[in-house]
Amino acid sequence: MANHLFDALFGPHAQSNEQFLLLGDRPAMTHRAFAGLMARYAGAMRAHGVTRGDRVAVQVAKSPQALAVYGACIKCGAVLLPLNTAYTPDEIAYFVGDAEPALLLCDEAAESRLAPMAADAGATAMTLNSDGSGSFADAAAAAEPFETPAAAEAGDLAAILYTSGTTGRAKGAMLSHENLLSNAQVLRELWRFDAEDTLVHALPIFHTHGLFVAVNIALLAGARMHFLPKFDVDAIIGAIPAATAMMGVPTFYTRLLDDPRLTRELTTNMRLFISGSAPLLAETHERFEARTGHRILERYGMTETNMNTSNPYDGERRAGTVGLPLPGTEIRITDPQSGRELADGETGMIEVRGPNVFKGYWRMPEKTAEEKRENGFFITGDLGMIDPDGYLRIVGRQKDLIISGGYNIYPKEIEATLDDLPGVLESAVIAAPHADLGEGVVGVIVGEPGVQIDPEEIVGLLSGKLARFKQPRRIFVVDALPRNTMGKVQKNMLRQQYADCLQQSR
Ligand code: MCA
Ligand code: AMP
Repeated sequence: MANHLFDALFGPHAQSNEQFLLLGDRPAMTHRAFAGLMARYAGAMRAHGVTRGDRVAVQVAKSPQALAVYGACIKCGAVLLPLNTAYTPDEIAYFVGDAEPALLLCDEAAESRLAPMAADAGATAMTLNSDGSGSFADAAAAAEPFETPAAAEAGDLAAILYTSGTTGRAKGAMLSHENLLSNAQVLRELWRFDAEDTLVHALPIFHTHGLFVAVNIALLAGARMHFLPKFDVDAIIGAIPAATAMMGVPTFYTRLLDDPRLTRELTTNMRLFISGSAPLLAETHERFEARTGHRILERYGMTETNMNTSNPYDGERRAGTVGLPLPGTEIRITDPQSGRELADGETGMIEVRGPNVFKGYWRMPEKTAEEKRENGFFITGDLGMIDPDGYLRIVGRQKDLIISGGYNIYPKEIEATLDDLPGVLESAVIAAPHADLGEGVVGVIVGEPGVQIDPEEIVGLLSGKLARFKQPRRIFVVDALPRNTMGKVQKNMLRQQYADCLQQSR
């Protein structure tokens, strides 16, 4: 019986004694050892009743073991639900309640808070710590390895990734085996990955970028990865001389540029630097080339669509653009109001169609219908235009979204949390330019009549409710929010007013 994604990504290497994960001072993990781990983890999942289509929610630190959980899920025909390690238990409760996983894996330190909510949702909570220990690892050691992958077809779900909404609740984007595999195949070929490659992997593995783009391509190519627990400039500088490629968000590149050790000599073995998840400033592109001789290859994607466009490998990598549609993927620009298709050169909504585009939002058919047209085009919420020679430029976003260090933050969610705090009448959350993170979160608050709001106190009240990366870096208290005649808050005015407030921040 075939398992569409597992057979292509993981199966071919099961017997290989080649190194797969380079782990700094620790011994590298071979493909064979990784395959053994996956088989035992899949055995433990099966022993706990996980079967085809079941969700497995995972909030664990990045490690080879955490990566093996991904492979084990796919092997069981289950659906991976990766969760940002920064999420608070309050935030996790929503995802667990909505996705109703069969199993929740978390760090031991979080178990006492997460286990009750898992039980409420009908899930078993087990632990997997960053060092690979925990009750799940114990169960895996005791379980019969699950050797033959469960059947899974191209259209079966492989993962659900939650992406917060501009309105209301976070939505679970359902990604099929084919969505992931087709995209990885196209990118592997386009970016020329092969078994000679060593990828510097410093991204988190709970998002599309670090998990699917980086890992799936490396697996398809039979390449190695320097599997770093997180972004650390020393570790990256240490890994680069023996590596051939790196994928990162723009903050990776600006931080590397801040380090004098980044030189042409350091990067002579490298053949490719890729950037995505947030806009790469043309200036960063140019400075990086001047310093290293490498032109960063920028690409564009979304959780719902995987990757959509990429600058070319051989042709011109054009700064300030996200390149050309990937083979098999169509991009069109439409009028945001009418949906009418616009000509090249006109600015409008970016829409995407192709085998990379997700199946829909988990248990939200009406949201799916709002954002995915009957003809298959997905309405991205990004605004752009296509140059005469086909390069896509992203010029803005229609969705109210902040991208900070590559993480998406939805102002609506922060505003709702702020508005619920005692003494807060209303709030507006905006992005301000931030030298390190690209954009930083700024909160503007109006207090209830007669109430003195203390910004410090607000910050204290937010912890526990919102992941730290979502919390405003600055909070301003004002008498009233600027509104237009329709009563709508004029965020543009606030953005102008507070444009410089994070300039000194790192
Ligand atoms: C950490 N902090 C942040 C962020 N990261 N605040 C705002 N935005 C962030 N991105 C906060 C922490 O809570 C902490 O706060 C302080 O900053 C330092 O934390 P630390 O962990 O040391 O931060 P860091 O290691 O320096 O992390 C910065 C980072 C990281 C390297 C930029 O955020 C990162 O790896 N970002 C990549 C995200 C990503 O993979 N995005 C892809 C999703 P305090 O000190 O106050 O406690 S988008 C996607 O997948 C689509 C499909 C696509 O196109 O790729
Ligand atoms: P996510 O919802 O985390 O998948 O983030 C997807 C969003 O990130 C897209 O809709 C874009 O707004 C943004 N994005 C991804 N890649 C780029 C890029 N290269 N340039 C500008 N924005 C990007």
